[in-house]
Amino acid sequence: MSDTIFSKIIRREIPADIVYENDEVLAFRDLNPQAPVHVLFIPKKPLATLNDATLADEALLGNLLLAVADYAKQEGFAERGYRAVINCNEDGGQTVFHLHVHLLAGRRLSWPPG
Ligand code: DGP
Repeated sequence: MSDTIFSKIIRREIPADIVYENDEVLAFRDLNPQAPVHVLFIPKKPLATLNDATLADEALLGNLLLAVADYAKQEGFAERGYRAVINCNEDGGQTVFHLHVHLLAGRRLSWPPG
């Protein structure tokens, strides 16, 4: 996988508003927020898309989602609700090719997405 802006954030080569970190996962605020809370959760391991994950990444993917829920509980909006989204490839609207989960919260979100 080629280097992305998110790898540079992991290596602290470019600044980001980091809000959560554990051994495998880093989370930081999206540069272009689509909701009052818009945080990106990324694995430190470079996987370009969800398609690139294998069974060997099973625990990592679990860790990624649990980190989202942990953060939502910690920040106090878990009960009210939120959305966790993974965009994959062109039709999914993915623009940065380092796997990430968008956490959106703080307003009522419509469905279906555009
Ligand atoms: P996606 O379209 O799913 O690949 O989402 C990529 C998101 O990454 C998009 O919402 C904007 C955000 N983003 C792009 N570049 C940067 C950056 O340099 N810093 C931060 N914090 N977010 C970025």
